[in-house]
Order: sequence, then structure tokens, then C-alpha cells
Amino acid sequence: MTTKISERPDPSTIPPLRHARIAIVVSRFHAAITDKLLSGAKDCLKQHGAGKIDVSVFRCPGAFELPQVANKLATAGGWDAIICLGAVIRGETPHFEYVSSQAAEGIQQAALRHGVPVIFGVLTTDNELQAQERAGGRLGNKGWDAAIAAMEMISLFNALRRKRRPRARKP
Ligand code: INI
Repeated sequence: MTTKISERPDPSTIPPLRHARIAIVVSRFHAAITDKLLSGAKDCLKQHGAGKIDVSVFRCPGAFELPQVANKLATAGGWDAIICLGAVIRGETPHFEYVSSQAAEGIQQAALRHGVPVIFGVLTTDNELQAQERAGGRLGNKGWDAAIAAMEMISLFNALRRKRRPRARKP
């Protein structure tokens, strides 16, 4: 199934970031693909950040390890968002199901446990061509989309934080 253009996040609706700290965790498995996802994410943050965006990159062996690193970073604190990038390609083994489902579930758990946006920028495709098409090819770059999602979530969380503050009483 291909992602429709209309389902992609719309960057024009997101205020430009100022002073955000973003961690990108990228897996080395299928590095030819994940390096392109990383470039897409970094390009996007560079283009959309109005102010100083502090981006740190952490590499791990495979997509299975992404949640472990994201959880460690979220536990340490200080990040406005954590972007996880990886590529799980089906091939012919059931390994695909384990790796992709654990990556997705673990990433969501890290986000829910720590209340920080943790973004799922993991390609799960049947073959390498499909992955290439989504890593800077004809169907865009999931790394770029993940960075947009991170910016949207940072902006939303900031707005929610402001809403929570009690209004000052009139004297
Ligand atoms: N890791 C990936 O990131 N993508 C894959 O396609 C993949 N496959 O197919 O096996 C993969 N496996 C490695 C896995 O993520 C772990 O690094 C490994 O099992 C060690 O825990």
C-alpha cells in the first residue's frame, strides 16, 4: 500500500521551531536506506527551524534496538522529541514480523512512559525497492516526514503545556 500525498503531514500548518533539542536514533541495518532517512530528517529540521535546533544522532544495530535507545534517552530527559529511523524489509523470513512489531510497540511505549514525543520513522516494506522509493525516491522520504511529525508534536505539546497553566487572577 502506498501513502497518499494527502496523508503526509502539512509543514505549512506547523510553526517554525525555535530552540528545540531533538535526538535522532538511526539503525545501521540496511544502512544504505537508513542513511537516506537520516539525511531527509536532518534536511527537514534545517529547513523548518527558525531558531537554534540542537540535533544529536545516535546509531544502533537494528530496528529492534531503536526502542531501547529511545527509552534510555527519554529516561535521561532533556529532549523535546526523539525520532527513530530504521528500515525493516520483509524478505522471506518471519523475522520481519518480530522486528517490525517490537520496534513499533517499543517506540510507542517509550513515548507513553515518558510523555515525550517519540516518532516512528521506520520503513516496513516487502522489498528493497519499496524501501528505496520511500527513502528519497519517488514516494518521498520517511525521514523527512518523521521530522515534520516531530515538529508538529513539539508544537502541540508546547501548546498543551501553556493551556495547563492557571490564569492569573485579577486583583
Ligand atoms: N533489523 C532491521 O533494522 N531491519 C531488518 O530488516 C532486519 N531483519 O530483517 O532481520 C533487522 N534485524 C536485526 C534486528 O533489528 C536486531 O538488530 C537483531 O536481531 C539483534 O537484536
